[in-house]
Amino acid sequence: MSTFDPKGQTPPASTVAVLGLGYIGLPTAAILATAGLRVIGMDIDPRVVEAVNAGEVPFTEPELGVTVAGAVSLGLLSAQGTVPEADTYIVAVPTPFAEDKSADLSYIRAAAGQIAERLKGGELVILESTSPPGTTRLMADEILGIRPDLSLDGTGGRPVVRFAHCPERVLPGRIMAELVSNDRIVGGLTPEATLAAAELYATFCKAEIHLTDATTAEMAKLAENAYRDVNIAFANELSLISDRLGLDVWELIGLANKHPRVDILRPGPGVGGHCIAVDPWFIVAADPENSRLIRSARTVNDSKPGHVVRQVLDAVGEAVDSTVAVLGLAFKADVDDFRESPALGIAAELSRTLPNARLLVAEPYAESLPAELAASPNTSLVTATDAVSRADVVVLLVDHQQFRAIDPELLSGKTVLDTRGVWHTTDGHLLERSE
Ligand code: SAJ
Repeated sequence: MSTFDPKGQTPPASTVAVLGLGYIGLPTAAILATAGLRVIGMDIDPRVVEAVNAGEVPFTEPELGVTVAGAVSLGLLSAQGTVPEADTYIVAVPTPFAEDKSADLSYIRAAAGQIAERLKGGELVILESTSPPGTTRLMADEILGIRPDLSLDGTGGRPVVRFAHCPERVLPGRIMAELVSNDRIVGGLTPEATLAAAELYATFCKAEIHLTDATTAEMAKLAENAYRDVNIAFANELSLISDRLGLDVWELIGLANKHPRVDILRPGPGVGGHCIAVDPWFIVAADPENSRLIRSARTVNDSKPGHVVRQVLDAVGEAVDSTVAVLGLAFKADVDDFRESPALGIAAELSRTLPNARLLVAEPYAESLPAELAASPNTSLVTATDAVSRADVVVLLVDHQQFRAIDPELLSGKTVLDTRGVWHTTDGHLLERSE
């Protein structure tokens, strides 16, 4: 491993095509355009293309709107529905998992096919999507299979195409700041590809850029998210044990964290989002025999929503016509992303298992109930204050700022299930927040 030294390097004067204008592709496209490169975004969703060309962002992410609007108005960023010709291609498409937890690489294969048609030789193709080990090689094989007139290393006098993996590592809600301030890992299929990719990221990344090979870069990204998953699973396991033993997990963790070398994360209703709940499975698929801890952590975290549902059913007890306030549907605090959200799963399960109860859902980031709840006659979307004041049982699933600000007086006399420890104080031990 070495670190890229930007001194003496000339910034690439190139056109960059970004395939996939989602949570990662659009911020990356916008920041490259702000660095002065000509960027053309490509997305299969015409609404996304239209929004970007109007200088707008189709989802909520702090500071992204102003960056996109600025780049579009300067003529440096545009979007279209087809892959353009470019010097550099960045693939930022989804890598969901299939039913059997193996990675679904169909979006990457489709992107590879479209890029292959545009290549002339000399281009750089970067995979940013989080992927199982070996995917950058697979993408290159796919492209060079379609274009046997091109090569990885110039053999047979064929023009070279460089391939690299540069995993995104930004935290939703802080993407624009972390794109600049987080270290980056860049791994090429060849040393030349590694350097070319590092030069591109150095146009906006002010932290260190670490150089490695493509498979190590792929695995490093997966290891980061699996590390976080295992640590959250530890906190979630403690919460299950505490419930069984009748202990207060927030007090327990707060006290354990007073040790100088202990920093336990926060339990919650489960782990959601498209990253931490998905990526560890790619490691398990790559080596099922040795990934026992990683698999086990996934199982613990996946069991948490069911535990919360059982807690709510216990709280409702015989009073099956209760009014239950469900605070939050997003996968985590202060984002409008409901993908793989344990909160949404819990709300949907409650609406099915408590058909005679009234479910009052509060979610400041939803304009209407998501499809999973929209057809439930017993469920409605209301304000947080309305939900809390009318409810017998209050279930907090997401620690949105708005819920933190709820006056604790409003909760008195109600059964409260605070899965995120937002309103928690025990004997003066206020749990310090570990992020
Ligand atoms: N969560 C807890 N307890 C905690 C921390 C998180 O229950 O103490 C839950 C959250 O509520 C959420 C889930 O875990 O449901 C994941 O949230 P997160 O904030 O840990 O992570 P993401 O999914 O928003 O972003 C992660 C980040 N990875 C790491 O921190 C190692 C981010 O840097 C990655 O870029 C991102 O995954 C990604 O795209 O891979």
